[in-house]
Amino acid sequence: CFPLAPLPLPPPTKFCFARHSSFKKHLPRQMHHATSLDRGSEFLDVEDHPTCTAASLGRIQPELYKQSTMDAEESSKNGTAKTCGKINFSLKYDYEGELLLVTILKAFDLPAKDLCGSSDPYVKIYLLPDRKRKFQTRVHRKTLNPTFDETFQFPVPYEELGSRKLHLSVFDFDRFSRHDMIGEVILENLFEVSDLSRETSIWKDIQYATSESVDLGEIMFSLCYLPTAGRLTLTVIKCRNLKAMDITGYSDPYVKVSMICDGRRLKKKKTSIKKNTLNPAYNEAIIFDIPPENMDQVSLHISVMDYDLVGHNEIIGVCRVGSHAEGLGRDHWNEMLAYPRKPIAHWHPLIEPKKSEKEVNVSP
Ligand SMILES: [Ca+2]
Ligand SMILES: [Ca+2]
Repeated sequence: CFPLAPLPLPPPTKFCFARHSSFKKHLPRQMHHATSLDRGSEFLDVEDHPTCTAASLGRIQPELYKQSTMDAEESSKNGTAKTCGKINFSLKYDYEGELLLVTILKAFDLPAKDLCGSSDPYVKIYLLPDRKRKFQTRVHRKTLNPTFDETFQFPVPYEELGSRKLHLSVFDFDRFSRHDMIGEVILENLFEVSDLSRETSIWKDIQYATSESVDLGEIMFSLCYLPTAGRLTLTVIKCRNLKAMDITGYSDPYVKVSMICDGRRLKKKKTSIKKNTLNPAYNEAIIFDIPPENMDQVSLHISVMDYDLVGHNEIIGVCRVGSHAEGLGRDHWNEMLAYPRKPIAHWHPLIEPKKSEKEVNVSP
């Protein structure tokens, strides 16, 4: 069975199928953005902004954009459950051992990721915010309705359960290429169904996702464009759940924004450094002068970096916005153009940089 899309062929990934052992090998990551828009409080609701009239928009036709946005949202709302399937797992708390027992029972109606019309599913399990301890089930070959029946133990005091979240990501194993992510489930409240004194079975719709956004963390920034002044303001607001890069268990994050025009980096600007944190707040504006006629050729590459006093600074994760970006990166850009003079904020999942972007960064 081969994956649907032609992908580069890295050497075969060696797999450890052992139960209860953490997954050693770091999986190659999909270089796609999640396409769903964050509908949090920062989302600019089209209906709430009557100032966005056709006259103020120039060549952008807001009606068209609104329609396509709504179509996309509609189809993702209606289509998610159908296309990504459901997963059944159970939770139970072992008071004596101070363990949360997570049993992955089965999945149902998974999407086919391989040409043969099937998938080879397995599930990775985290108890967030800890991402160091992770488990994974065995791979089940050529099935869209796998039965896993595997139990994993997370040592955790009962008092801490209220602040933990269960994260399940479902993957399709591929022998000779990177594994496709099928989707994920994040159970925000472990006590959603019961107090966990008895084994509780839970069914959840698997949400569409193409990368494990929680692995590297997320960044929130707003974009605002003033067409008459030709001025683009990117305000770095904050980051959350960044990957820890230092032995302290924290990072020293700062954000670097590069303006790319036709493949060439024209400008590079940075925020301040926030020491020893995985959830930094910045509220710092970065301004680029870009005339309206050049907006089509421009994209912004946003890198969240870890500052190190000794040695090179490392990239924690990146994201891109621009008319040629993918998914949310393109949607956010188009939304900025459709509503000039309005700062529009979104959370973006960080993804791993491409090899060419792993440049050496000596000073912040
Ligand atoms: Ca496969
Ligand atoms: Ca550091």
